[in-house]
Parts: sequence; structure tokens; C-alpha cells
Amino acid sequence: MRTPIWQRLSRRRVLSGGIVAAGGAIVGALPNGRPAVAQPPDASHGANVATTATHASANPMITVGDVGSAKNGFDPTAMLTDWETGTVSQLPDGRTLRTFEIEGQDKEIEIASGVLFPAWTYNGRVPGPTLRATEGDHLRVVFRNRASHPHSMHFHGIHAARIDGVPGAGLIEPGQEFVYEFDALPFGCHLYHCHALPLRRHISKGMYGAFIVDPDPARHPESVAVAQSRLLGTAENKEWQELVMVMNGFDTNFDRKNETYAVNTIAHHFMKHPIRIDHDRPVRIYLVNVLEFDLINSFHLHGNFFDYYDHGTTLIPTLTTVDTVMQCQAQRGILEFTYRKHETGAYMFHAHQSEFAELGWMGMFDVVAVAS
Ligand SMILES: [Cu+2]
Repeated sequence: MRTPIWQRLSRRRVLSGGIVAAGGAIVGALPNGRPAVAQPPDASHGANVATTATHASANPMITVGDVGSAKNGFDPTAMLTDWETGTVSQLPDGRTLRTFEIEGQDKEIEIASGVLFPAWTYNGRVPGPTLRATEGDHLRVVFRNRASHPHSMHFHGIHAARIDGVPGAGLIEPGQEFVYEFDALPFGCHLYHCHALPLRRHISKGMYGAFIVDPDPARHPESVAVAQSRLLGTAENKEWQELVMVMNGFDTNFDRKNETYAVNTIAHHFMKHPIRIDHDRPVRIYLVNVLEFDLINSFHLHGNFFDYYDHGTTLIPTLTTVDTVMQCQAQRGILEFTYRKHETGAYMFHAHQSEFAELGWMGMFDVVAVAS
């Protein structure tokens, strides 16, 4: 008996003919260059047939269709810059107290056009909110678990074991609440994620987000200007075009392999919605890799080179003049570059694992001259 097409098409075999939109629709290229969609069987489809897609993309190398933000309630473009700075007050000792409120929620999200994924989320979005604080702030993170499974928030930062977000130290049951309280240290580009077991399940379901700690210029007299430029709200910081990119992927058929890859969740979103860059202003990217199942992820920039600050914990670059960096899971860093000496135009960026790029982790910068 012939094996159904959806069983014969392994992820990598599909790639030789095209791309996978996954979770139900496998997209390949027909000989005439038109994409085809193969549906796995369910009660309403007795047979497996390849049919011509009704809404082919103009670009045969990327996923078809587009994901609107209305259904998900979040938009990858907005996520580039929507810093969550919390509620700010002052402690009796004069220090800043920054309070964040986060809810664990089950939510079905759309990760490519027509491809739904049953996510576990922080505040109903994947990645969760980008938490941003200043070095030395006292942080209070109130986590309420409104989801169906036990969850936690484990921060990559300096803190006590009792609030580490692992079992027995802030892992909480559905309906419960926990407060993680610690100082924002060290400065850098960090992350948080759920640390419930099995860990790979909770991370791959979507429970992670970026955690940025800006340096306090008063603590860095040797590099005040650099520290100022990183501190949100300063005039020096406003000169920069800052973006947060969380590299992730989704295992839509639960075989412990990813079917789609992305920055900020939606496959190929930044191919369809290029990121507008002012030619004259420098760019700073807070890059975080949370990809599960694949050992390594990477970022490659076209037509340009960048300086890199591993973990963001230094004010001088740890790598200079590179055009590619690789990151293992939970590794992160800051990229800085400029297009000031370039022609305007569309410059690509993507994972240099070609397979990841073809499955969604690829985007464009639209570098334009902005009249002052
Ligand atoms: Cu969890």
C-alpha cells in the first residue's frame, strides 16, 4: 500500500522542493513554479491531494499568505520596540522599584498563514513582553498563572535561589501567584523563560521573553557616553534605532523538530513587512536565541558588518567587524551597525542555517533616507 504523501514528506525532503508552512499545510513548489499545498488526512479529507494554493506569495521562496495581528493580538513589527518598563516607584532608600505584572495564559496563535499553534504564553503573546529596566533597579515581578499547567518565570540574571523559578522555588500551580524580587543585575541583554519540566516542552510552547538591563551611566565613568546611549529615554539613546529580535521556532506536529522558524514568532513576517531603517542613524539589535530542538541558531547581515557584545554585559564589543554570529539556546547579545555609508535599499538578514531561513527565519531591512 502506498504511504500517504504527508508521511513521506519529511521536513528536509520537502525543502528540496520548497518550504513547509506546517501544522496542516505542507507547501511545496510545482514544476511550473506555482506552490502546492498538501493536506494531511483528517475526518473530512479521505485522500491526500496536492492542490494549487489559492493565495500564492509573489516570492516563491517564502511562506504563502500573511498573518494579521488582529487574531493573535500581537504583531512582530510592534514587538521590535514595545519595551515593557513596568510601574515605577521609589523605595525608602531612594532606589527605583520597578514592578511588572505577568500572566501565564493558554492561547492559540497563528504562526504562519492558516497555521495555528496551541501556545503557552506570558500575557497572551509569544515572545512574552520585553522587560526593560536599569542596572541596580529593584525589580518585583508578579506572576499569576491563569494557564492550565504549572509554570514559572526563571530569569537569567543575578538573584537568590529561592526565587529562581525552578521546581520548589517559584514554580506555581494554575490559579496561584508568585512574586520574584531581585535587583536588575548585571546590565546586558538577557531573557526569562518558564523552568517547569519537561523544560523543552515549556520553552517550545512559547514561554520566554527578552529581559534587557540598561547600564547605569553613573556606575561606568570610563564609558559614560556608551552607557548613556544604551539607557532608554536619554537623548543619546534616541539617536539609535533599537530593535529586539527573539529567534524562535515551532514544532507543529510534536515530533521534537521545528516546522517553522522566525524572529518574533511569525514565519517570514519581516520579508512581507520589511523593517524601515533610517539611513543616517545607527542600529542596535538585542538578539536572543530561545530556539528549542536545534542546537545552534545564527544571525547574518547582508552587505554590512557589525560589532557584537556577547550577552550585552560589556560596553566595548566582544567581536568587531563580523557579519555573522551564532548563538546556542539562551545565548544572546547586542549587535550594532550603521548603513550611513551605504546606498539606500533593501538589505536582507537571516539565519545562516539555510534551512531555517527557508522555513521562516529571514527578513529585510528597508534602508531609506529620512528627511530631517
Ligand atoms: Cu511553563
